[in-house]
Amino acid sequence: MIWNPAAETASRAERCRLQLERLRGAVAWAGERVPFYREAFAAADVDPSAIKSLDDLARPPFTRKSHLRDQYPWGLFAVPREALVRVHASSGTKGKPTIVGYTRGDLEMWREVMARSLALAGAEPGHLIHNAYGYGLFTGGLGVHDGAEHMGVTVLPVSSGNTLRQILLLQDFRPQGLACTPSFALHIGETMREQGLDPRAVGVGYGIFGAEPWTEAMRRQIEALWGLRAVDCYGLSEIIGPGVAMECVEFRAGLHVNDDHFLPEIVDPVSGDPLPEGAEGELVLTCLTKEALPMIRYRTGDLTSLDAAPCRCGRTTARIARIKGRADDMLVIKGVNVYPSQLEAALLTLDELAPHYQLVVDRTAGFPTLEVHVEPAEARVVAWGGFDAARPEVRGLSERVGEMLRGHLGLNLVVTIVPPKTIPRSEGKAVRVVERS
Ligand code: DLL
Repeated sequence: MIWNPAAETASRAERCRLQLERLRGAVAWAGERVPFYREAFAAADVDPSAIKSLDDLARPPFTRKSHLRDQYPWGLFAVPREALVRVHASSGTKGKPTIVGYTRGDLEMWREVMARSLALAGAEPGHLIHNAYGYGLFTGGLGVHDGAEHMGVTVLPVSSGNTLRQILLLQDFRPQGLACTPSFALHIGETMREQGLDPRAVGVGYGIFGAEPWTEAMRRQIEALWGLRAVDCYGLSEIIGPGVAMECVEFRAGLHVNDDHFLPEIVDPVSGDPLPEGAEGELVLTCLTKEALPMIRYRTGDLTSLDAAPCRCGRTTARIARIKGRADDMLVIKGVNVYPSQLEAALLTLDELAPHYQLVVDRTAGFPTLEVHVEPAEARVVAWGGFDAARPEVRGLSERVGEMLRGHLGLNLVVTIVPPKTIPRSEGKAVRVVERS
């Protein structure tokens, strides 16, 4: 079902007209209310009347995460703190969290775009959704929750963590939908298997998976484990939370951006120059309707491309490709650039390996070296009669994986096959890269 056909199937001309009108309003609102924007627009000689077409979106300067940090906590807000009805924070691990906030109107908009996203995944009023995204400062739990309630879905607010309780509830409630990070879906499913339970028997129909980068190979693993359709869900706190973009369960040919509220652009991550449709670059988003925390040309750091063609599902919203990684997650190992997701995609082509890996980047020698830690597939360990790193089979496997990665990615690296269940399992966002310095 399409939750809001008027918005999601509007013609290109109608959509552009609405976007332009809203863009002018958003620039005016930010410039009037937020000193940071007033000064930035003045310096770049931008005023709302200068926005005559959507191409003029390239005129205002970028907003970056560092601006949010510099203005911590309330500096970028367009309304007094008393007008906020909710605060969340980004899950960034470095330094102070990034604070975001919502007026009552913002929460209404969020519910609406989230309900659209759930419908994209296959949710319908009357369904039950098991929501194992974290509740709290993270936007995942409450974002999905509000959208589900708004749609008339029964939502089970389990939050993240406590895998055994998740399993119990999944078995007892047999939800149509499961919402959590892809790495947590994998962990819950594997824990069930270890207990002699079959995750497929729960009968979950669709998974609303996001908040971290993942690959098609990981999608196949999760789908085989659970027997569900896994749908990619993208969002970020600075823009709203989940609900920014979502694949349709029917075609899964890119994530539909709710572009009547969040206007996407793709720019060159280094120069910041706008890139043409279809080119890969950094996603930049402008909030068209947000009251509390306007965001004009926010540099997401996420790498993707844009497709404005209508989808076969009937929606005409622009689509972004699966996120390849973050511009700042790129590893440069002896002159070769690689994203963790490229390593994941290559690793998961081998059925001798389990989908559990960690990339250890060691900078102690001055130049970075890369060690890939990966667990062997369960069936391998059983065939070996247990795990022993000294066995020739284990050494042989690590050599094969090393050769494959060097061949695929041209990377110089060391592969270590680690004992089963030694890579930390994720109950939220998985940590794929560990830095040693
Ligand atoms: O992760 C919001 C969210 C919650 C999205 C639940 C989807 C589901 P933050 O904690 O602010 O917000 O982190 C945002 O996570 O800039 C991306 O780098 C990454 N990310 C989010 N969704 C995806 C995805 C939430 N589907 C940051 N694929 C973003 C790849 C994703 N990366």
